[in-house]
Amino acid sequence: MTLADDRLTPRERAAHLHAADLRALVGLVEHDDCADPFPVIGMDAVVFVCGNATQSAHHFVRTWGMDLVAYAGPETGLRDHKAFVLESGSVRFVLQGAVDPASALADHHRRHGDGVVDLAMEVVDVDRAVAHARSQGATVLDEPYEVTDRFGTVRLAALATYGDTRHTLVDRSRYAGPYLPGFVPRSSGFARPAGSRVFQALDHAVGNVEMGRMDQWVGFYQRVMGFTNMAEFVGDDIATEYSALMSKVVANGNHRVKFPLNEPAVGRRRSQIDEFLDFYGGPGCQHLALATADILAAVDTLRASGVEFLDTPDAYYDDPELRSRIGAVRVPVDELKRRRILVDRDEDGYLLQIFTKPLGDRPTMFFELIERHGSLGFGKGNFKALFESIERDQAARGNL
Ligand code: TYF
Ligand code: FE
Repeated sequence: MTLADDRLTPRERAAHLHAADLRALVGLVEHDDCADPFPVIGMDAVVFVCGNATQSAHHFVRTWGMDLVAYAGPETGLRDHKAFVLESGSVRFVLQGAVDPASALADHHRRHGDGVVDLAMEVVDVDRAVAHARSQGATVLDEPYEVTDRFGTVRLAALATYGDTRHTLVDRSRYAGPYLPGFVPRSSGFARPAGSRVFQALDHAVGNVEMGRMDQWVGFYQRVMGFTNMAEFVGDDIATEYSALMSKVVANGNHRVKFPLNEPAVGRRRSQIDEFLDFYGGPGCQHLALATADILAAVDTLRASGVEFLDTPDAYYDDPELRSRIGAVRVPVDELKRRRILVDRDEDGYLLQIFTKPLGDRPTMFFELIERHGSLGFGKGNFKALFESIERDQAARGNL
C-alpha cells in the first residue's frame, strides 16, 4: 500500500513533507474516510497553558527549532491572555499565557501549572462530528460556531476529554490565515540556522487518567471518534512486575492521530502516573512524541542548548540480548549509547526514541523524540529500562 502525495494534508504539503517520509515518520496507513463516523484529517494544534508564554515561545523557537508564525494578545484586541503560534514541520503549538490575573486561564494555570489544555483536531465536517459525538454521550463544551476575518472563515466546536483537557474540532477549509481569525502573522526575528529543524511531525499524544479509568477512555475514543485499538499495550502482567502502569493505544483511521492512555497500577512502589495526577491536579496530557528524521542530530542540538534527557545505564547497551534482538540499525550502537537513545525492534522494523525530563517546574509533562524505521510500535521492548529510569528520577524528587 502506498500513500499517494495527493492524500497529504495542506499543512503537510506546506511543510514540504512527502508521503513516503510521513509514512516513515509517524507510521501512516491508508484509510477510506467514507465509512468513518468521525473523519479526522489530522492534529490541528496542541494548545499549552504556560506560566509565561512570552518566554516559553522564545524557548520553543531557540531550543526546539520552531518558527513563530502568529500572535494574538492585548495589542490585537485580545484582553485577557496572550497566544503565540509556533510551527515545526506539520506540527503546530499554541502557547497561551494569562494577562488578566482574574482570567479563567490564570485559574487553569494555578491548578495545573504548565501543560496541554487542548489537543485540537482538524475534521472534515464539524457539525457531523459533533452530532455523532453527542449521540455517543460526549460532552459538547462549545457548540459549532464560526469566526471570520479578512483571511476567511473557520468553523469550530469543542468536546471534553479526560480532566480539564479538551478537543477543539476545526474546519479550516475556507481559511487562508496563519492560524485562526483574530491572530496576526508574526515572526520572531530569529534566523534559525539551516538544518536546525528538530522535529517534523507529531507522532502521539499520551493521556494519564485515574486508576481504573483507562478502559472507559479507550471506549470513549472508540465510540465518539471511531478510533481503534493499536496492538501495543501494557497489561496486568507487566504492570505488577515493574511498570506500575497500564496502557492502551487508540488511533484514528489513518494513524495520524494516536493517543496512548495510561492509568496507574498497584505496584511495588508509587506509580509515576500517580505522581503526575498529584502534581497536575488530575488527569491530563503526559507526553508528546515528536517525530524526527534525525534523532542523533536532534539530541545533540537539544543537549547543546540545555535540554535534559532521562539517563539510560551502560548495561542497557552492553546487554548481548539487546544487541542480537535489534540487529543492524542505521548507526553503530555506540553512537546511540553515547547519546542515551533507546532502540526497539518488532516484526515491522525498528524505532529509536529518547525521553526528556519533565519540561516545567512540576513533574508532569515531558517530550519524547522518536525516529521510526518501519516499526509501528511505541518501544515496548524499552518499557522496563524506561520505567526504571523514570523511577530513578522520581526517587530523586522524593516522590517514589
Ligand atoms: O507512549 C508510549 O507508550 C511510550 C512509552 O509513562 C511510555 O512512549 C508509556 C508510558 C509512560 C512513558 C512512556
Ligand atoms: Fe510515547
